[in-house]
Amino acid sequence: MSDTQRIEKAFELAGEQYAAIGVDAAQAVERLADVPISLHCWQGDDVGGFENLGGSLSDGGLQATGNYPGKARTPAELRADLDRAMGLIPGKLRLNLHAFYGEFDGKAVSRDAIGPEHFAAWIAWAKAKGIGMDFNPTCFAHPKAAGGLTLAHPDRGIRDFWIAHCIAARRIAAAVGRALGSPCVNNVWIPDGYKDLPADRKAPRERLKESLDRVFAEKADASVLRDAVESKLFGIGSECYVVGSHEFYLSYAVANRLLYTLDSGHFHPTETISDKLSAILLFLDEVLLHVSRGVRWDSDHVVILGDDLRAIAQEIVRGDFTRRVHIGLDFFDASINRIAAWVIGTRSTQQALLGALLEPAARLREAEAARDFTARLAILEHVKALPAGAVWDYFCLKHDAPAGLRWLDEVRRYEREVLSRR
Ligand code: RNT
Ligand code: ZN
Repeated sequence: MSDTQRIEKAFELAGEQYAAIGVDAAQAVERLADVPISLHCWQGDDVGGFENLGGSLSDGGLQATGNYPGKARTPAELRADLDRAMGLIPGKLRLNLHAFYGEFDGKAVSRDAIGPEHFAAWIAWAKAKGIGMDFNPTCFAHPKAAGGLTLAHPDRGIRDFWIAHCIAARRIAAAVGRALGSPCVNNVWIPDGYKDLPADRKAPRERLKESLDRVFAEKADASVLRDAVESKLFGIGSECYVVGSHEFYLSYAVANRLLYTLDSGHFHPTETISDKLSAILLFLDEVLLHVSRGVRWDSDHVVILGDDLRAIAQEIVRGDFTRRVHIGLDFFDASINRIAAWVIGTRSTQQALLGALLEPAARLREAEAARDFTARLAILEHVKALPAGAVWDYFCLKHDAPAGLRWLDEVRRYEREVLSRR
């Protein structure tokens, strides 16, 4: 039996098992193909960017650990690596780009002066692949962020600089959305906070609000641009106080009709973001997810198919939120092959979504409505052992991506032929 025949046969048998509990596996496969995942460019070079300004990542309270060889050093290398990774991932993808990945022809272009022209090659690349793109102003790794304050900085000149940068990023994002015919989500995250106990928690938040009001003064055309704001609990060097906390940004997003960004690493270690979706989406049209995996702290480990990820996917599917939740990834591990990191994290996210699409939703709801919590629990446990892997392999086959672990051979080959020569 060929590989293809084996996958098709296994899918057929799996389909029968799912049909027995009222689930249409073929329909789950179709629906999964419709849910885009935005791949974050920054896994490819440990959040380095291409400006060489001498700013350090830790200015933003971020830390990429590890020194696995072969990281991308130029935009062309990063695109080649993304090409390699994307070829090993089935289904619909987008690219999530940070502003400091622009192409400046060796010139130093100040971040408040960047424009769509600096992203022309990225846009052309995405267009050729037929994918959408998302964007982020880069408010870290820069001399003007060295004090750990940007939009909330007490110095008006520094605030003005970052406001101008965020406005430039919104213009670029709108141009990207227009060029690619798909709205670009532009996500503002800033590192601002204090390492130790603040004497004044109010003034920085007042300044941040005022800065954001200026950043978002021009109304977005939703057909090309969606604005998002990302909260955080703490960072390295901002352990005691983060200006843009959950309450701050959720309130700001609701008051200003923006997207709110939920990063799974930005809450207390035992707090999960899955439960927040059905609450927030009663009051906001859309949210952005940064799917990450915090281990002990906001360590941005590669996403795996664990309970947290499954619960996020279940909430998206059960709430019928696939069009209102923009799914982006946010992790950066420099201790393993970076292409493998993308492939593992993205495929796991898709597998979690597939698992949720394979739930016997109607039966579960019926049981709940009848207050038959015995059946609810029994069904939930039963489906965990059903052959979702066979459905996943079939999804890979349909989308010309390697099933099983065969993608790893391709990554190894690329490592030998390309990465090891860098
Ligand atoms: C930082 C935020 C933010 C960044 C990226 C690089 O804690 O999660 O989203 O990881 O913008
Ligand atoms: Zn994030």
